Amino acid sequence: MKRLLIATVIALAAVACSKETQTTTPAASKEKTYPMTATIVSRDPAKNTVNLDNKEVPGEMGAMKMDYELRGAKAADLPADGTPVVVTVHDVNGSYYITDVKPQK
Ligand SMILES: [Cu+2]
Repeated sequence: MKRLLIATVIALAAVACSKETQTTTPAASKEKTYPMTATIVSRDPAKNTVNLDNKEVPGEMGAMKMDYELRGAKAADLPADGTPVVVTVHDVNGSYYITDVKPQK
């Protein structure tokens, strides 16, 4: 039962994020990047993912808390949990990863 609940939560998060991309052409693998302001909630050094509580990026991403795959850096080397940061979001046909995590000025 717990497993089902987790799967449902993940499915809901995916729906929330893909909402804006459904109208785009699914054929070509297009990568879109944009800056996003967020606070680091937690991290998983084993999977190299970071959980961010992000502000809305109009037209791209609603304000939400979600896990992002981190590329080009180690999750363990990022600023401490609770630090406000600016990251670059890479949206590849609705699947996301982040780079350039910098403390907010
Ligand atoms: Cu999201």
